[in-house]
Amino acid sequence: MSNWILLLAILTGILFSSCHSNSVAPPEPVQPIPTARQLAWQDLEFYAFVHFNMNTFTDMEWGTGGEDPALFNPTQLDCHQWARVFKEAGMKGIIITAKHHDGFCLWPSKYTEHSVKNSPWRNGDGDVIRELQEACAEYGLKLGIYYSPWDRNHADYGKPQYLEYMRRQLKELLTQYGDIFEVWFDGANGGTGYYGGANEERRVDKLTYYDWETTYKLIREWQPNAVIFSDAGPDVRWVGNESGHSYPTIWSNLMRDSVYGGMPTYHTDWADGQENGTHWVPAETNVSIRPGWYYHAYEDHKVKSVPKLVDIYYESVGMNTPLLLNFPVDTRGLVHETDALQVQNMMKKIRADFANNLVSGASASASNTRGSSFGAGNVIDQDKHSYWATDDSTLTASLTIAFDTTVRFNRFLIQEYIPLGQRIKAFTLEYLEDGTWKEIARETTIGYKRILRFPTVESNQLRINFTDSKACPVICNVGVYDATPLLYPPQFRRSIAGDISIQVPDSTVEIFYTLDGSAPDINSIRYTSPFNYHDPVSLQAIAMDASGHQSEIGHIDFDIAPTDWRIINRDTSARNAIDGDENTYWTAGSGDYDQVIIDLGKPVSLTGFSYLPPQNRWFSGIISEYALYVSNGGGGYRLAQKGEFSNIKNSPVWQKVEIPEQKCRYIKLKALKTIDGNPPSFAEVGVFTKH
Ligand code: FUL
Repeated sequence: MSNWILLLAILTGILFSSCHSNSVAPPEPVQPIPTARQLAWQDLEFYAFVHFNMNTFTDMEWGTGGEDPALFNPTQLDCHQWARVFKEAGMKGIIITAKHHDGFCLWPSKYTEHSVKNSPWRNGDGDVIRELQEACAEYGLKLGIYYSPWDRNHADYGKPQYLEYMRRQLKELLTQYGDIFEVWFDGANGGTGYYGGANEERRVDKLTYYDWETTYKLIREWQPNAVIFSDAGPDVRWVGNESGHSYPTIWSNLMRDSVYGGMPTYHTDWADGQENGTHWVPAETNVSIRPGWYYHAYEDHKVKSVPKLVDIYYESVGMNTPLLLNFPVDTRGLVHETDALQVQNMMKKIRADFANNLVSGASASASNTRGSSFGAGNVIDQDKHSYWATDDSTLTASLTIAFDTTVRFNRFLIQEYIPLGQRIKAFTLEYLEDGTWKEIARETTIGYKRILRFPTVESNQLRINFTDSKACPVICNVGVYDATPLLYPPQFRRSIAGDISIQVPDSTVEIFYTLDGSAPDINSIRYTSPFNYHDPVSLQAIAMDASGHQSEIGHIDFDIAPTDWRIINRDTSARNAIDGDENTYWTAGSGDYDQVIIDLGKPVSLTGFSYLPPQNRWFSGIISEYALYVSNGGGGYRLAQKGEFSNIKNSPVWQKVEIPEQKCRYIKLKALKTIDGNPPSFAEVGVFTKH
């Protein structure tokens, strides 16, 4: 018997070693590579941001810190409603603004009086973080914490002892509310504030003040699986814009030691990562479903359209970054119905786009394969842990997907197996037509996930050519899809002369509109060419395709047209500020005293004004503090309003300011401060009048 066992052992040994000698080792990782917590986070792909705090009740984007806790009083707060909306949209978690720049805490922190405990909400016994934790548990969502390092309320902000306060609060948040998946540190830091009544400006050295290393160590103790977000990571970095897009070339590798939170050159020089970055710090795209991060009733009709949200998805998740989509929870304490509907419709479209993966009836082959366990079939087996790889020495190679029959497609999805590092530097996509390979796309990086959109092609073969790579390509997944077209809601423009034009990107669809605030349909006025409308008007329009499918409603409220307005500045090109074209702007030169002066042509009852900063990518001279003067002519100007355009740097959208109603004919919008100290720039200036 023992001889049999011996024989068996020898045979097994022979078999094992022969198997072993035939098997090929997997590729060596290319440094840097992700940690386990980063890999788990990367799989989430889509999760919600909630901006809900004191600003919700003061209608602000950045509170000063001097707000009365009594103002915080949601009437129907229901975190379960938030969780239900997000879960249905396919999101995997929620990151909540536990404390924003104004310092108000959504949980009853032991270390400050500036919290929910001193608000009338739930008689001071409420805890938003606890309620959210429970709602997340019910819906199987992960919980994340946004904590602003900048605190405009705290008397010690800027002094060393503030760091103790910050760490004690983080300990509360990270030890009392179960598992936290992400800790989010904002880059906005230092400036004016209440600071316990000092009401002064406090600047900090963003590189050294916070002693982040100590805080990070504590966070690792309290929440070892949480990723830490800031401009500089250490685990997840900012994508460098708040408009909702990543970049076609984007590396998860970052020269981390050269970057710090709030660095002025971060978004221009570092945000897209570096091929030779030293650390794995992937980017995350954060964007709001509305223009602002916080709820403002005046943005209820500015919720992003489905086509815009779908674009954002493709340009974030489809460009190697998870999407952190923000919902400004309203004063009731609910996700607004419109926002809930839009995200649902967005995901309906995304799910439809990816419903049918055409590779399921296809076969895959490759120009080079490392060995049988790394064959081309691994990219279409729906198992993202199996991958195709080439020999170590083969850095350029092709993968071909052959379909059973001719198929139509316009989407292509591809994923690198990132536990072995990000490798691909360039690739092309081709399809076979009449025996010839035709190029569809010429691209650069892939990373965790890359999705390409292109006009529909018909073919029975698709080829991916990896033309440049840091090391042998390692691809775990490929998908091919046929998405249906999308109807875009119409866009509007009014010229100085009052000519209104309505546009849609697809000229084959028809447009119907109304001028009386009613919802348009096929019986409304059919748009054929621009029309003149000088008076205030509420305009709504839809686009409709040949089969009767219609877009969402596009909506705009125009005040009086600037036809009779006159620019009084010496530099007549200041006219760009009132030409109705958001893409042109005027920058004040010397002699124009940092202001736009407008003669409105006749006396009006002014109730407010609006300012749009330049919309180009690398702008300068965005106004952060303003003064509005008005005049009836003859005498001098009187000050009508003075204030701050909060968060305008990161979110350069229309700023609308209401003022006490007053009769005037002339207005002067003066910049008191610009974000970069450069002369102020004006894309558009408008007025609100009572009529
Ligand atoms: C910015 C903040 O200043 C905004 O208020 C918002 O929280 C956004 C997500 O980050 O830097």
